This record gives sequence, structure tokens and C-alpha cells, in this order.
Amino acid sequence: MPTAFITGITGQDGSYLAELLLSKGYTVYGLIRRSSTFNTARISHLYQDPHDADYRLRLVYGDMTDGARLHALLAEIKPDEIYNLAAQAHVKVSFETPESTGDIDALGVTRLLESVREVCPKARFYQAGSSEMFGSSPAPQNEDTPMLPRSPYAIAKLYAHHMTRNYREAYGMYAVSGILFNHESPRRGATFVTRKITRAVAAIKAGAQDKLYLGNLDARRDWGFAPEYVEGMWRMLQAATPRDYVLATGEVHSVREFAQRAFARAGLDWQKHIEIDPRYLRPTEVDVLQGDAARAEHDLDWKAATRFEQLVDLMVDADLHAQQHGRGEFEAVGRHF
Ligand code: NAP
Ligand code: G4F
Repeated sequence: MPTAFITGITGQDGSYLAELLLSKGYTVYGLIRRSSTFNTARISHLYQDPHDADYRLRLVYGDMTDGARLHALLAEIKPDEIYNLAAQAHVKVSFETPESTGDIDALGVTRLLESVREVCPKARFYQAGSSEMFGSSPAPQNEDTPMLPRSPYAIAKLYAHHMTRNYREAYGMYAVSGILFNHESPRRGATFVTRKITRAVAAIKAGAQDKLYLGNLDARRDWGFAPEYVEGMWRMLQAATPRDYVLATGEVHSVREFAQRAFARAGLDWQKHIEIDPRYLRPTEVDVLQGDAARAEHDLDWKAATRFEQLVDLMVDADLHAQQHGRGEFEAVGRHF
């Protein structure tokens, strides 16, 4: 069975991808950062004792800023597939940390690609590109839409996107960049707007909180369900020809609409609880992201299935459940979510 190397395995997407690949029989190596507190909550249900006979989830220490370590790991593991999901993935934070965001999200990809070229050039490489790269380009956006990024995060991702394409063209490597629109789940980080809203709904419902402070309610996004998107990543690496693909639902809603639906799901009136705090506004905003995933549907037979209302409801329900049962941030979600 194949061997995969996942960077960012402790993140939302990394955890779902690890589940998917393990279920397909892969041996999965996951890169984790040394941390003084545990950062493996999203994959704790997948943990295996190294002494298990079927020990296929192997966590290794490293960092996207440490090229020598990435090189040594790839030389040792010689994976068949590499999924580069590691990133400083928060757009607003990237305005505060532009240098380290570029180091991890842009140069980190070059470090990885260069190591792949040197030690395992036949490996198939997936780069986690982002719809943020489209920035101010009018919607709907597809693979041919001009990219006009609006944040240090998006600019770093665009560098990585072009670098991935360049390694494909220059060295004939199987290297692709998935241009993924926003995808969410009960495992979404708590500072992204969807999860920030659904966690607050649960806390307000329980009487533990009264107000939720947000930024731009008019921003519109194309929100899908994360497990479906990691399936799309895998399909990109199984295709006969390496190509870049958009993954999206094609449906667009505002932050306000997300909040309205989420509060209503719990029987709450959003207008009584939401306040605007300018600290959550961005120096430059991306107003509308709406993807056209026709190429992925045609070539990969990939199509988003979970619609907006279902997504909001399942996220609210998971956070209500967690709140009611006094569970930690990801404990309630288990294998199902
Ligand atoms: P996430 O939950 O924020 O996870 C990010 C992962 O990157 C975590 O495992 C994190 O480790 C790791 N990481 C951060 N800095 C690192 C470093 N210097 N070295 C090694 N690992 C590092 O993000 P996500 O939502 O799963 O997204 C996965 C990827 O897809 C990211 O590259 C993101 O930019 C991209 N993307 C996401 C979306 C989306 O809507 N979710 C859409 C388009 C593209 P820790 O747990 O230790 O922090
Ligand atoms: O949830 P967000 O922080 O996600 P954003 O900026 O769209 O980025 C996410 O999706 C990208 C793909 O398009 C990924 F590449 C990236 O890694 C990340 O996963 O914000 C969504 C919208 C923004 O317009 C933001 O201004 O919600 C608006 N918003 C309004 N109030 C807020 C808030 N965002 C956050 N995080 N917190 C707020 O209080």
C-alpha cells in the first residue's frame, strides 16, 4: 500500500485527510510541531501505539521553516504522495505576521519542493492553494481567473501556487495546486468566522456568554464541508495528468446570513447578540468568493454535496452537543465529524 506524508496533519484538513488515507490502507506520516501543550486533539482518535501490529499513523517532528529536517524526513520516508497542508492559515493574522507567514506559507513550499526534487522526484505533490489568491477578481472564479491577492497570506499562497506549477513544468514533477474555497466543519479552528459563530451560539444558548463580536458581516463566501474537500485533494493526486483544480460549492452567502441561520438553529435572535468590533476588520478585504468547480467535476468526478443550510446546522449541532456535555474544543466531534 502507498505511503503518504502530510504536513499540517494536526489541522482541520490534515485530520480528515489522515482519516481518509488510513481508511484506504495507506501508511501515513504526519509532520507535527513540537509544542509545550498538546496540539494533536484533532487526531487523537486516530492515535496508534507504535507497538501495534498495524502501526500506520506515524507522527514525526518538524517545521516548514526547517529545510534540513524536511529533506531528511523525505529521504527517510520516500513517500508516494505528499500533501502540503501546513500553513499559517489565518488571513487577519497574516497582516500582523507577514514575515513569518511568508516564511511558512511561501518559502516553506519551496523547501519542500526542492527536497522532493532531490530525494523523491517521483512522489506526487499536493499544494494547499486558496481561493484567497483571487482576491479582488470578480466572481465567479475558476482556474483561469486572474489572481489579485489582498493579504500577506494570499500573496504567500500565490507564490507557492506558482512555485508548484514551476516545478511541474521545469522538472516534470507531478505537482498540483488545489485552489480550495472556504471549507468548514466542527473541527474548524475557533477563530475562523464560521466556528467562531457556532461556538458562540452554543455558549449563548447555555447562558455562558451574551455577546458575539464580529467584523465585516457583508463579506460573502462559498462555504463547503471539509471532508468532501480532502477527498478532492486525494483525487487530484490519482489523476493521469497533473493539473490545478478549483474545489467549491458554487453557492455564496454573507457572514450575516451564516450568523442568522446559526442563531435561528438554536432558537436565538442573532440581532440581540451580535456587535461589530472594528478590530476584526481587515486592512484590505476580499468581498466575494464564489467558485466554479466545473473542471473538477468533469475530470475528477468531484462535486460538493453538503449545502449551506446543512453545513450551518451540523456545525451548530456539534457545538451545542459539546457545550451540553462539557467537552473540549474537538472532543465532541469524534470520528464522525
Ligand atoms: P489549520 O486548521 O489552521 O491547520 C494548519 C496546520 O498547519 C496545522 O496542523 C498547523 O500546526 C500547521 N502548521 C502551521 N505552521 C506550521 C509550521 N511552521 N510548520 C509545520 N506545520 C505548521 O488549516 P486548515 O483549515 O486545515 O487548512 C489546511 C491548508 O489548506 C492550509 O494550508 C490552508 O492555508 C489551506 N486552505 C484552507 C482552506 C479552508 O477553508 N480551510 C481553504 C483554502 C486553503 P499546529 O496545529 O501545530 O498549529
Ligand atoms: O473565516 P475567515 O477568517 O476566513 P477567510 O478569511 O475567508 O479565510 C479562510 O478561507 C480561505 C479560502 O478562501 C483560506 F485560504 C484561509 O486559510 C481560511 O481558511 O473569514 C471569512 C470572512 C472574512 O471576510 C472576514 O472579514 O468573515 C469575515 N469576518 C467577519 N467577522 C470575520 C469576522 N472573520 C473572522 N475570522 N473573525 C471575525 O470576527
